Amino acid sequence: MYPVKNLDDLAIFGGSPAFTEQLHVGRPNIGNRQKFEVRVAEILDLKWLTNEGRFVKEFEQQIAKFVNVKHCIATCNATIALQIAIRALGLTGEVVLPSFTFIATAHALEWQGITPVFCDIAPETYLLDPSQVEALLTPQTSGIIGVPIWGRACDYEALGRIARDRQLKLLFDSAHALGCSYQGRMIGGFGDAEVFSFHATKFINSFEGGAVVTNDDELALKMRLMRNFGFTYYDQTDSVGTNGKMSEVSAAMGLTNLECIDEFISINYRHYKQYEKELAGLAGVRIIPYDEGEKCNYQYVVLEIDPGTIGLTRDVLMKALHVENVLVRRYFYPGCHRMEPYHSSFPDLVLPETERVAERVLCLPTGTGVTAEQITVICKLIGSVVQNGVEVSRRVGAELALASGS
Ligand code: T4K
Repeated sequence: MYPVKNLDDLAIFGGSPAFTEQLHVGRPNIGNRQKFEVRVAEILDLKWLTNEGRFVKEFEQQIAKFVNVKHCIATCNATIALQIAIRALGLTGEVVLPSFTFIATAHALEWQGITPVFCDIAPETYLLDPSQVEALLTPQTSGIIGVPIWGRACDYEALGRIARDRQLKLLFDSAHALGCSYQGRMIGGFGDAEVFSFHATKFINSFEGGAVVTNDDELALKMRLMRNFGFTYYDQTDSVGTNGKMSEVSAAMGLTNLECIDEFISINYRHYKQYEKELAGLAGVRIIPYDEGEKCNYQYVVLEIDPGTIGLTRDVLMKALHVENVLVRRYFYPGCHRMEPYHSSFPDLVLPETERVAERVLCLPTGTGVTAEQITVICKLIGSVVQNGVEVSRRVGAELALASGS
């Protein structure tokens, strides 16, 4: 059936959806169930469910070893890990970060009463642009947060130089970047600290979960205490803390999934190459490339479209795919600076590159939740819509006008 011969065969024009079940971005990878169940049985037998249990300790050791850092502090999610790191680093006043990130990066600052100062991304990398960071620094700036979006490495040298010269703290929200490297060095060891996410939608999940990693002994101790209400001993706290602990069952899931990390990455890589190959030659469309000379988890396959070339917006393409049951996601539209509460705080802020990219990208289904055959159908669907971009746009526009009575 695909590519469609007649546009009426597309679900957006009344045809049957290509898939009867929904295909998601972020379907969880699940490792060996039996091994997970053995671990859960042990947790139940031990009656040790949380608070520095053996599985959390083992998970922390494995992550620290994997990314080659001294300390890993596992948490209940990455948002809390960011809040703990931000507080432990003593960030105050203003912190510069990219607007093109998941909202949690900005919220973690705002939660601590710090003003997020949104910087544009570089046109070549779609990552925090170091050449624009300096202009945003003020006497109130206490730090910079870089975000290796989709697992693509930041400009660690340039950001490190700025942080050193201006005596600023440097934190990385590396929620997407476990298993990725920069110049052969694993992401996790850059800046003062880095944060990973093990949310269900990440390629290694612990149901919910996160971690801060660092080589700084003092900072690690501070964050470890903060994670557990600040307790230094029974009935004794020396400073403020929160409850950021990872549970044992989460750590058991994390450990089980870590055992399959190579398998998950190779599936992700195969899917990425398949999308790249099957969409090659389609004018106005590309898969955002990864540096294959580096380690990468390939957990996000990101389509970028050029609306000018194909005569169709990303949002019409997204709608066309959604009704086919392909639930592509526009991570990270519209950019944090255009979301509340930030938009009201900075109503006139324009970040041209962030806004341009946020209007053009779509994350496609990948991971263990999707098969090669399904990817072929998705690519053919994309081809059918994109090759008929002008006509699809015209018909969608006409139907919308009809529906609104104009
Ligand atoms: N920094 C960055 C750069 C991040 O991207 C994130 C999180 C964070 C920090 C914070 O990390 P955590 O505090 O979450 O550890 C999702 C995730 O919730 C979020 O973790 C992730 N980034 C973000 C990029 O994506 P949503 O709201 O788009 O997720 P949701 O619930 O719509 O899930 C996506 C799809 O996955 C669903 O359509 C269905 C599928 N799914 C999801 C879950 C939870 C499943 O099939 N099974 C599941 O259990 O934010």
